[in-house]
Amino acid sequence: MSSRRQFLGAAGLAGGAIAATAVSRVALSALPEPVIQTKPDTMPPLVPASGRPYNPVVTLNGWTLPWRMNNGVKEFHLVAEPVVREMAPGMKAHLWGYNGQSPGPTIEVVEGDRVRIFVTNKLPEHTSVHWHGQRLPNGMDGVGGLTQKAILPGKTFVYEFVARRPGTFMYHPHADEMTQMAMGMMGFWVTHPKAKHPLIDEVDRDFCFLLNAYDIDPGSYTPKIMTMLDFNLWSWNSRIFPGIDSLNVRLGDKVRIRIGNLTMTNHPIHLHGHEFLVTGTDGGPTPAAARWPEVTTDVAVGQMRQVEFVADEEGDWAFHCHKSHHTMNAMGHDVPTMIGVDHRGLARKITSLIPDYMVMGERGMADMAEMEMPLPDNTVPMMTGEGPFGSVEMGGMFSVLKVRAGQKPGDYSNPDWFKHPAGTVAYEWTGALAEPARSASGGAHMMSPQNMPAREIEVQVRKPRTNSGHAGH
Ligand SMILES: [Cu+2]
Repeated sequence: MSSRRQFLGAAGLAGGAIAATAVSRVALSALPEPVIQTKPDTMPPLVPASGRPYNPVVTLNGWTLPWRMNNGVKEFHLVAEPVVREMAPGMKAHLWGYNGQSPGPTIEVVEGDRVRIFVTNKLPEHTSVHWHGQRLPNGMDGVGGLTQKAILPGKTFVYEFVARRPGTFMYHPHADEMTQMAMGMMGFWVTHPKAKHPLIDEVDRDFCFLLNAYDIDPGSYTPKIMTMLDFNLWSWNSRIFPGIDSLNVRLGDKVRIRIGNLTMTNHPIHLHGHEFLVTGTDGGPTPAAARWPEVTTDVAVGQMRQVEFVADEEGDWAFHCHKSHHTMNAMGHDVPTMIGVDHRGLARKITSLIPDYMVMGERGMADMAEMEMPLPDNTVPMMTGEGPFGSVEMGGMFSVLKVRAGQKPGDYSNPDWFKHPAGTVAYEWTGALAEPARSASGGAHMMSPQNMPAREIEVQVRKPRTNSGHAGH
């Protein structure tokens, strides 16, 4: 087992250690050695060392699985196994995933590639892998019981098909799905077009991630798999803000973001400062005449969306799910509303019994973001993330698109906070405040009582009867 960083280093030095030429005939008849990644960082794009060239994607807080060429077949090795995933600094989850991580690595191939995927099951129960959205022989579709026998613990199965259709796909088990997806078994798949495609533009940056959700009680490590809707951690690639990396791009870059949803609800994904087009789904590229500008696109359960825009506005632009409960972390969901409640008297009485008692929320919940209250082990505050102007008061499905003139082509490193040009930041008014002039008008619309004097109302009631219908007034 080698880390991907070592692997990439070796590949760079040898100029393609994963190419078929570097693997002996004996080795080629064996399984490809699985590559394991345990770091939760966004790894640099994996530039293909063999096969047709393409512009690789960047998986947010993830990585792409290296392959080897074996007689013209791209061979991958996925290992389904329990993993420890850092969801944000200070919080680790005991999940199931592939090759050391949840989600598993992104698989990138080119339209027309013959692909062979070895799947080794190191889980305590059987599994299978379904290749969501792919055209393939029915027996390769990965539905346990329906199209294949389940992969028992300790066994390895082989899937083989031609990646016939370019686009945005994902993979996940089709065996004890409720458990295995709630535990984090999923991964991204991108099939690049083999040539210029009329509906698939070349882009400068191509990001991808999966929407997923967990129910992990503060202080514990393992998701509650029976939860149907009331999850407390809303994540992108099993990371929660402030643990989600920013999307760092160069001013003027054409950017594509691919998103897949394997949660139990829909997520309206919203980008600030730019309009985008939905250019494709897991069903393929969207016809040009069916694209219109949006700033939010809803990604329903089991759907994928790819959005594209030119990053032509410098700054730190929020990028998030627009369901406000999905930009909060654990502990924020089942708290009673206290706005306007003056419970100073009550608090005094309770404090005499419980000295650490705190009053929360009577001025809104923003105090929570800055509160330094002791948290149980292994959780993160419900909303947090320090920005240059204070707490961002966000959690969960939130990140930042950083657009910079100075970002070098191909450089994905995280720049400092945006330096706003003078006079372009919202500022405090320090002049005199005039008394607001409140309108004394009662309004003139239909429903205002002045316009509807009660005594002038006359109603004709018509009762449903078989013969004549008039029943007075
Ligand atoms: Cu959401």
